[in-house]
Amino acid sequence: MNTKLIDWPTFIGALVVLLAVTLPLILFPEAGAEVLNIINNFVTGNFGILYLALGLLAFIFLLYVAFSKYGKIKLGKRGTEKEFGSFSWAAMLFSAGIGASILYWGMIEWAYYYQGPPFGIEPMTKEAIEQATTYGIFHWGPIAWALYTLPALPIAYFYYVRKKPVLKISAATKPVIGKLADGPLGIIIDVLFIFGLLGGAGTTLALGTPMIAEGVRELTGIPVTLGLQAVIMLLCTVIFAISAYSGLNKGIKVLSDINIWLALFILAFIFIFGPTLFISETTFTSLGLLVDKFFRMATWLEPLASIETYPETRFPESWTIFYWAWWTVYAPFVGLFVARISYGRTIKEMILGTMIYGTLGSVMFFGILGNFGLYLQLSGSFDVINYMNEYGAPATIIEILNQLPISGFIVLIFTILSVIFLSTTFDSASYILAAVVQKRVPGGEALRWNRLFWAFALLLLPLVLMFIGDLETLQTASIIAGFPVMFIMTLLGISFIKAAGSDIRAMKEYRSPNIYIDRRSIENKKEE
Ligand code: NM2
Repeated sequence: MNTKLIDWPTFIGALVVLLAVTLPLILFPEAGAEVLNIINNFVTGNFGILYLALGLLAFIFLLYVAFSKYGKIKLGKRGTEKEFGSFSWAAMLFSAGIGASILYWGMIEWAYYYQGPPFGIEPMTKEAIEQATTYGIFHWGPIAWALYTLPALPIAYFYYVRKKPVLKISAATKPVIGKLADGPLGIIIDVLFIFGLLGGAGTTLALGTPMIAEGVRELTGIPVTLGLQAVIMLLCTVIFAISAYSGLNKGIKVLSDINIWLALFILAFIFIFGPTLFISETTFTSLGLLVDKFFRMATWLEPLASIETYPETRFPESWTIFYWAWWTVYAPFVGLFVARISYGRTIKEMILGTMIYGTLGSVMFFGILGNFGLYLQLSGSFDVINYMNEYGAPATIIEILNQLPISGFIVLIFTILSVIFLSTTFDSASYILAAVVQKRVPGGEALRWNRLFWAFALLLLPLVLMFIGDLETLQTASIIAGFPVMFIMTLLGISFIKAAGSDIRAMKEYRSPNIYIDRRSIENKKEE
């Protein structure tokens, strides 16, 4: 076992934080859950505004960067071709950034909004339906994808323009914090990033597993118990451990391809054999609502709730704040990935690509899966809401699928898809985590034992959460872990502007008419 390459302070720091959170939860589950809820209420109650502001600012900032001089910067040399065509680029982006959660929430999120709409709207009314069909797309839409793209900016810039590949998030903040990035502050940044990703992944795995377990129950008759769920979690971990072990080109790529084709199959099947017209019209209409209410949704914090007589919905805390935190904890990780696949694109193409393709992908899932369920509810053919309140969301998701023709086969494909969707997210996550705790990554691949280690470390928090938690506790993991990552995100945005800005100024001094920047040429000219 080669241990020389390991960056021990970061490795141990991350492990200590992970154990410091999970061990007390294992030993004192009830008190632990209560403490988590108290922290959650404190953070969302007092700092919710920060999460929402970060989302909105990231969105505006990225649009500004895309259409400014920075947007013209090419990631690569003059004349380089794009490494990946738009379809595979978008497919990889989606497979890495989105896990099984889109199957879960795409199917069922509307049912929560329908029963607990925002803006003081009466539950289960026509107005509530409008919110129900739009809010899911909003929470997986342009702001969410902007959060994902923000860290990709400095990382891609260092990779392909300055040609100094960044493996650690701390290194990408160097233009702002300077040498501190190489010292304890750098370690803290990396550890917080790792902790954030472990928290976000905890939410993902703890949500996805019960859904897979319900699929297995439907297919085999084995009743859903915590034991079954633990076995499923372990099996999924073994799959993504194998895939992470075999590396980027084999395991991860093969799974991503299968992932996209199976997902497209399920979506096409439901679209064609479900209520095609209703799905099309409702999705189209909700796009209009999204544009219409965009800023209202992006800023709604329910301020009157602090006044006692005003009935509180906790909608912002339960949804928008939670979502922005969840996207934030994944963002540096997805940023590393997006940067790597964007060789040959301009910054503008990278930004608009993630925001547009990402949002379109989400619209497809939410539009087709969600509106299918909504149709069953409204047409009276299956009372989704009642079923959900009685048997819970995971069982309802499978029961919605059961309303389709050849449903046994569809449930089978859906369950396999969920496992692969989880795996594609988790194997890239363990891959990146392993790289972050190494000093160097020869050949671009972290050590194998290290990759395996993180694959299993990712399992710890969700296992614990699942045993102690309800939905709120699961969401809490992302919200709390996302808090420090918000500040790292801000650093990353400023880093990009500082680095690119100073390079562009240097280019201008040498009267280069091109925005295309090759750092080496600047340095060579200086030496001449
Ligand atoms: N996000 C996209 O669980 C997953 O699907 C991974 C979830 C942040 C809501 C990411």
